[in-house]
Amino acid sequence: VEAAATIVGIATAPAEGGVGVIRLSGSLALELARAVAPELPDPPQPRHAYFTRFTDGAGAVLDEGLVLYFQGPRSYTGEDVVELQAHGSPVLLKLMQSALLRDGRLRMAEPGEFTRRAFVNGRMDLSRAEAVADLVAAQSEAAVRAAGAQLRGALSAALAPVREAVLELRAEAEGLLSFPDEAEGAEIGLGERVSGVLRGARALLETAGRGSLLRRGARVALLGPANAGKSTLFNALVGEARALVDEEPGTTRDVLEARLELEGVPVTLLDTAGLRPDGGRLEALGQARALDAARSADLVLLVAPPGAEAAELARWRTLAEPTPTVVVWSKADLGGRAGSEEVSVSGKSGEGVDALRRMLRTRLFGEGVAQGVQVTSERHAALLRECVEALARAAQASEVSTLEVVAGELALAGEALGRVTGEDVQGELLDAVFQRFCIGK
Ligand SMILES: Nc1nc2c(ncn2[C@@H]2O[C@H](COP(=O)(O)OP(=O)(O)O)[C@@H](O)[C@H]2O)c(=O)[nH]1
Ligand SMILES: [Mg+2]
Repeated sequence: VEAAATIVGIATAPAEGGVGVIRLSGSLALELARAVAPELPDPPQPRHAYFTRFTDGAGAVLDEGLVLYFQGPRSYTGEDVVELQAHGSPVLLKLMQSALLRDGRLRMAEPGEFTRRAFVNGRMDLSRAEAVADLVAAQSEAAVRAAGAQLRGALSAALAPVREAVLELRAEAEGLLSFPDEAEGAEIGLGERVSGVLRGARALLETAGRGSLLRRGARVALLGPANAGKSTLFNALVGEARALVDEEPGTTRDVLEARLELEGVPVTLLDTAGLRPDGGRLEALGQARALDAARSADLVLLVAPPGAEAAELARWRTLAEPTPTVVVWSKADLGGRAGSEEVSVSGKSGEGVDALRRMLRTRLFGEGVAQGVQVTSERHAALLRECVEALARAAQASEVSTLEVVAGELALAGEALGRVTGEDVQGELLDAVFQRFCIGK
């Protein structure tokens, strides 16, 4: 195979900062880096920090900083890697990068190309490489923790026993096919074991729904009649007076959004226009938006003022469909009570707001949020679903139809799992995975 080109990228964000890092990877990394770091010793000691001057390639000094050389394969990408750590000026870094690129043997890295090379060179499996992108994009503490766990290989480790069992069962099914004389009655035990593996795979898949909420953040909409106290509650949950509050009904028209973290998990809260029949043209437009927001949310809090009737609650619940709802009785300071599965709060006095936060968190993310393995990526969830479906068909087939079908389904299940860690993947899929990255990663 032809050796991969040597690539360069600015690894730090394009903003002012204490330090800015340019990274080169490939067999010519060291030689090409000398264009801007001419005083670097030859050869440098790997993994040693050299303090040196950075130039513009034509001899003028631009900055000084550290150079680190990682000799392949003991580097992030598995190739020779050089890191130039200058001061964090985007203009300076661009200048240095252009100076480096004057040598035609070097080219700009594509998004995610460093990590892609790490995967291709066997430095990490695909699910870990994806965790790097997740970590960089994480918007909340829980997302960081979940990506961190995946980066350490938690997902691959959880999948490994399932995959092994699937491969073993498949081998056995194929064996029975090849030697039918010994197959007498053996399918019966096989079916039970397939069901066992299926349960394990299902349990993993069950974390996927919550996992994806964790990554993108859950959307929670407040819905209810005008003057129920939605905007007041919105402000109380957000912790600042974001939404206008007034005793005049119809104050809120546009949908207001605020991001908050509930004990480390991300939530986007939506305040909406109150529902009432005679609000005029603008309010009607606002109410249409309210319903759109509610229907596309992960959870709707039905904010019910004291005295709201069961029939009204049922009507709002229908309006929010298919989104699940929780009834929140508002203005608790004026009295009132909540039934089971309901909450009673006062946005004004703060009563019940903490309990509501806890309820939201548990309702959306379960008890042990970032603990245990979370399947956070849609790609992983889809593959795991494929695996579960194939196993379910295999389990069923082992009762009613032939061993060929069982073996075929087990093969499909195993392939789906293999694609999570990247054992069985095509170039196109890799393109899709690594396009999510930024340049320099
Ligand atoms: N006593 C009491 N009044 C409240 C409470 N929440 C809101 N209000 C009052 O109810 C009116 C409507 O509040 P607002 O938050 O704008 O309701 P929205 O129309 O549902 O957004 C305002 O006069 C608020 O001061 C509460 O928890 N207790
Ligand atoms: Mg309002």
